[in-house]
Amino acid sequence: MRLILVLGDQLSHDLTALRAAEPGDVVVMAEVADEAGYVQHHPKKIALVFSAMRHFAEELREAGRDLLYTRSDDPGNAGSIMSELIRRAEETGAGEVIATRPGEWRLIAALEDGPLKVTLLPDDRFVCSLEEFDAWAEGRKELRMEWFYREMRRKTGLMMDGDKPAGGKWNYDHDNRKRAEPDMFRAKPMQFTPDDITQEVLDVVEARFGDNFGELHPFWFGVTRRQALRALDHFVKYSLPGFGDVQDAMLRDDRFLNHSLLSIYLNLGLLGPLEVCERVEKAWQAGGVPINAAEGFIRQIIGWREFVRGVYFREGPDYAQRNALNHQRKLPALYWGGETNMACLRAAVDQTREEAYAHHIQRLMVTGNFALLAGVNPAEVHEWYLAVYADAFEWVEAPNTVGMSQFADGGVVGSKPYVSSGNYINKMSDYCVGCSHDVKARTGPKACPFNPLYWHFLNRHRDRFAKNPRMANIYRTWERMKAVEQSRILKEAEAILDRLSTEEVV
Ligand code: FAD
Ligand code: DLZ
Ligand code: SF4
Repeated sequence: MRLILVLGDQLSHDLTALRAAEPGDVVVMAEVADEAGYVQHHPKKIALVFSAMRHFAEELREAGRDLLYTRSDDPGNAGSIMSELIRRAEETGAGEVIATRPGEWRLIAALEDGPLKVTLLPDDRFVCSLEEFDAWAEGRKELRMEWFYREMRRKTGLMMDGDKPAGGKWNYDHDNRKRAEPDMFRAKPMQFTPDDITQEVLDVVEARFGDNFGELHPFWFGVTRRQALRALDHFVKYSLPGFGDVQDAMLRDDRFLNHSLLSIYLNLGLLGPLEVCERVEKAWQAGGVPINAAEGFIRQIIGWREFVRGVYFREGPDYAQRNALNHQRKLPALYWGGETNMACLRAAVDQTREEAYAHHIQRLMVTGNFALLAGVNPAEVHEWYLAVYADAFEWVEAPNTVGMSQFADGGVVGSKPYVSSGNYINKMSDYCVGCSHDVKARTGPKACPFNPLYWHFLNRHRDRFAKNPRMANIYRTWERMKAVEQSRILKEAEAILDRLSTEEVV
């Protein structure tokens, strides 16, 4: 007999390891200290993973599987995935482990280098296999999501008229950059009341991980496939129609806008990417969902989500440690809830602490943008994102953080860094209205810190970026400034960086 390993983000009944199981094989699942502790995960994330694991284990048992489940507080808990497998192999006499390839190099190495015979099967819960991605990437001078995305549209047939994109355009992104107005009737994401299993998990998490950054209560994430399907229905019905228009917008008093929060369920394996996209396509075909909403949503899933996974595995185990811009600053304390006068950062961090969620533009253009402008060590930024978001698993988090957000991969994920002054945040949000900084001021005691830091970043990385045709205009603006203005901006940026170094409030 063999052990069939199911990890915390492999909660899919059609998982390759489960498909490979034969009569007599035993499924192993384990809540272990190593997985809960490789970063200081947000308590909501730990509760989500543990509760979803326990519910999934129930479903497996009901389906008649033999299953050995280790709870985090079981006295015999060996503390790591490998030591649990060894313990279970000794107990059962199993001679081999079958596993679906984990979504993290660290765990792949642990399984491959351990003392047990482990067979790793491909994870086929994606639209694009890793081999297919490599074949697409091979020989290209640069990898760009847009070209990959078109291949995935052709492959899946999603929103296609024969071999042409529905509506005549592949990408409706330019329609998706509107500001949002507060709207008390905007639907909220689907929320669920914790059942007894979740309640028990919440007690354990409170006791063991209650000191980690983040609020455990209220906990309303879904933890089963049935709930995830309800959340999908709810999103399609109420939020999808307006998804496109306000996709990039941020509002102080509306943390979710029209976002789906489906990454949580997709990344645990409770939903599959194709079923989600097909549901969205159907709603668009039925009318009532504009093309920019449906296309924008589908692009995030069969485009970005698949693309970043391909990059993570193609680039290799060192990916998360890259630091192309040689940024060395410590992550400022404000990311862990320390004081700040910057209203946008305070809103994004408060929301992250309370919800274990922030939407894409908050992650990219507020917290990510500031860390990049301030020259924070990307490994620390990566650890933060991996810890604080409920949907964070390395295969998807690292390319978004290290690549897209921090440009630490030197341009594999994106062709230019995502940096902006305060102007972008002011255009896309209502944060600046309540801020003690002045978004319009480039210098002076009240100047928005994004403004001088933006020019400081461009100036210090001129050798790398000035030749980038997509950044030429911005360098021309810098060069047109009077030398005295340039030096004032750089001096003020240095003062802000000094304040960050000495842990003064900015
Ligand atoms: P929606 O706005 O409703 O989007 C729909 C779906 O598209 C998401 O559920 C998600 O599955 C997918 N998607 C959208 N953008 C991306 C993207 N860039 N990469 C991969 N999938 C995408 N996403 C994660 O799933 N896990 C992470 O750990 C993660 N870390 C990030 C870190 C940084 C610095 C940045 C800039 C982005 C990160 N993202 C991550 C991508 C994106 O921010 C989240 O997928 C999104 O905010 C999830 O919320 P949602 O489900 O409401 O998304
Ligand atoms: C994130 C996480 C946590 C917090 N705990 C567990 C756990 O106890 N057992 C487990 O099997 N998986 C856990 N996970 C998910 C893994 O750490 C890891 O991130 C993914 O399997 C990699 O794709
Ligand atoms: Fe953020 Fe600057 Fe706006 Fe304040 S003024 S909210 S710091 S962008």
